[in-house]
Amino acid sequence: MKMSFRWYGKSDPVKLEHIRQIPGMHGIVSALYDVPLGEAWPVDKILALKSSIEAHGFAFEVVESVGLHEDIKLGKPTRDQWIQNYCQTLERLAAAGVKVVCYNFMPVFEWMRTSLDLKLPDGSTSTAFDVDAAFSVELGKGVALPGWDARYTAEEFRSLMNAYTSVGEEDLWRNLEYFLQKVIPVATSVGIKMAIHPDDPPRPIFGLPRVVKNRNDLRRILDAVDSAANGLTLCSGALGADVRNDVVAMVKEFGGEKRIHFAHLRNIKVDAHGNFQETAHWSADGSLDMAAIIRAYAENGFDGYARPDHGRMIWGERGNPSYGLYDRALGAVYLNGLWEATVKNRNRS
Ligand SMILES: [Mn+2]
Repeated sequence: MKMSFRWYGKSDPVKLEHIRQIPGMHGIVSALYDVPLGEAWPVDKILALKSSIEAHGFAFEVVESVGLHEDIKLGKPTRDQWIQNYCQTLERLAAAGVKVVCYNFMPVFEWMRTSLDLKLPDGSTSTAFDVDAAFSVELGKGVALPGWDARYTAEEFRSLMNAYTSVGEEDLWRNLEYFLQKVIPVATSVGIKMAIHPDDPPRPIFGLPRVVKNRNDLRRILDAVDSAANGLTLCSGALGADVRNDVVAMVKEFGGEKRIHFAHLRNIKVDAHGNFQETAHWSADGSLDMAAIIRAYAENGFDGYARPDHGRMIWGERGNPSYGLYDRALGAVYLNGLWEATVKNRNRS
């Protein structure tokens, strides 16, 4: 397991020299944030990002994420040009030494929360999702929603939401399969492993379909193009936000087939309705058994990339919700501790 840390580039309040002081850190997971969605990433910017990361002693082998233009998800005739750009980005990333590319197939919105600063009993704050609150959000007027980076103007947003009214779940499936059939052969030829991130939360929101929600969805994706390059980002928190999802069983199944290329490790406290909030990584604070999840990875001899996922805001830190330094550092150290104990105990017995 190669422990990694997500970093938002030079404008991230979390600095690489501080991440470097976290024990057991292999690499930095990052992306280019100033390239318009859908355009091929310029080589010089990729190389500049790589050298700033490597200058701090880290590997740059995982990109999260290379975003998909909405025309691909909508299945518009223009998608072929966007897919071509996407493949060009993959070729350039591979040439720069990148091994794994995380992406998602969520229409319009990416991860979504209804609160970014819910107070926990210990005085820290964390992000949370309330099903009823999400339903009552009024869309279409500028839209400032937590977890959404306001990528579109109000007008673009309205026309996008309108375009999706004719895209049902099966349409979205077909568009994902089309994307995979075009992209996976290119990824295979350049040595990149694609790793789709599950929908977060794993349910349709605002009437938009979502197709990466559970074990059967993941199975269907992997079977659509049966290649090692067509793999998963197994996000414990995203999948765990539906209590019907058995995260440990999924790690066993897909990890056993060597189709998990990137492990997102995070704990959440979730109820049967799908309301949840992020907690510390420590198992007892949330609903997930992190030790059992780590054990499932260890049993499969997992040698891919992992990272602590969303953290709380603690010790007065201010910054990007879920992506501060301190709690994610605690998470990384806790996860590395579980990993070391699990692997050493297995080797002893
Ligand atoms: Mn995740």
